[in-house]
Amino acid sequence: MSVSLIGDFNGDGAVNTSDHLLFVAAFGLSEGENGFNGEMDLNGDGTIDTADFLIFSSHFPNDG
Ligand SMILES: [Ca+2]
Ligand SMILES: [Ca+2]
Repeated sequence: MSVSLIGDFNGDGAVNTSDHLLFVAAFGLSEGENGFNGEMDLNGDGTIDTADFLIFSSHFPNDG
């Protein structure tokens, strides 16, 4: 198996609009809150926010 793509939150092998929608749904959540997904906390600071979105953007779109 290849390493999972950064930003491929639904694991379908591409970073696209589907992943963006998942990210938007979780945006603003912090660790421990309902719906928080550690995969989306791309910089690992415990909150899904603009800093993570900038990282996501740099990998979007990516067809794998
Ligand atoms: Ca995907
Ligand atoms: Ca973060």
